[in-house]
Amino acid sequence: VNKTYSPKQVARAIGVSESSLKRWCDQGLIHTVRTAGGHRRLMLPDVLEFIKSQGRDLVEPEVIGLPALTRAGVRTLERARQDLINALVAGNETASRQIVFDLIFAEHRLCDICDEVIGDAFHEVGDLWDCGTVEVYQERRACEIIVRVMLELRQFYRDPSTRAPLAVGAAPAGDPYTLPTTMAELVLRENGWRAVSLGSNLPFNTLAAAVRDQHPQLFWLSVSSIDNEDEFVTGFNEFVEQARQMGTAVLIGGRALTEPIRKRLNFTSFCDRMRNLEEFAQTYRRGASPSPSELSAKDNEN
Ligand code: B12
Repeated sequence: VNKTYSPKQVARAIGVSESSLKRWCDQGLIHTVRTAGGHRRLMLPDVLEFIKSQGRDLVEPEVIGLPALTRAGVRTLERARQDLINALVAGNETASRQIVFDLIFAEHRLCDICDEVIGDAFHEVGDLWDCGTVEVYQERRACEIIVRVMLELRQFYRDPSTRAPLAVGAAPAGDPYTLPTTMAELVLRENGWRAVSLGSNLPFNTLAAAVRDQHPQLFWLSVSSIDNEDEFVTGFNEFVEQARQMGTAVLIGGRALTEPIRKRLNFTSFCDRMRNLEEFAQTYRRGASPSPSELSAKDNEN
């Protein structure tokens, strides 16, 4: 459930008087809920929508639980990626959070932040590790930091209604990578889905149980690492068969899914970037899914 804030807190956060803020609430400019006692309360996604639509700034974001802004000016995605690499390697969680939140406030799409800033920063961290410049602990710490930051980003999006389409996803057995499935969850949530990531390293039989129990409209599988290709292909195709019987579409993505492997898999759709997932999330409706070729803009280059 989204946390709520008082008009006084929100007024301070955006640097206006409490009376102005209450007036805007009453004029319906900002969505407001009332407590049992009749007090106005505001939810963060509504506050953010108001700020965007009215072109306001956050003066003291800390008051509503957001990180202090860096005042670094508007960052380009390119600049942010470089800053994020430095912050992550240094283990600077505060700076990492600020960089990501600044981009959200600058109204960059979450999917682009995932693809072009966070994802690409980790590709670079991997290269630095590969050439011995970065220690394993620094790489691991960077993952821990970014997962925490991504979980914090959840507060920006309204809790999806129980009528919103349900999507469940995971990474398969032998795949320890947590970032991509966490990203997929967030991107789907931003696009109004009830998305739940089950985590990584999960065998197909338990994924099938999740589909049976939850009846999601969509299941995403993020595949970054495959132990045994033949076993993976067999397990996956059996899983898809079971999912289809439940009316669940299966979408796949991840850098391990090279074209030769994809040819052996009976998936519904393939997306190679979070940007494609967003397009899918916006167009897909039960019975009217776009064809895989519309989504796989290009092969994964990692
Ligand atoms: C962190 C990390 C780890 C961590 C992960 C921890 C965690 N909690 O996730 C751990 C410690 C597990 C790990 C282990 C290993 N790693 Co590692 N790791 C990385 C690193 C630095 C980052 C991975 C990551 O999260 N990237 C960020 C994600 C978001 O990027 P992405 O996977 O490309 O995803 C994007 C797209 O593919 C797409 N996408 C992905 N999934 C999905 C799903 C859907 C539905 C959609 C729509 C899109 C989508 O969207 C994403 C955003 O654009 C990478 C470097 C790299 N190039 O990524 C190395 C890297 C992948 N690892 C590597 C290696 C060698 C290993 C080990 C073998 C090391 C070892 N000796 O033990 C093991 C192997 C483990 C295994 N079973 O595979 C090599 C792989 C080399 C190769 N060619 O195979 C890399 C490339 C590092 C390097 N430069 O050498 N690693």
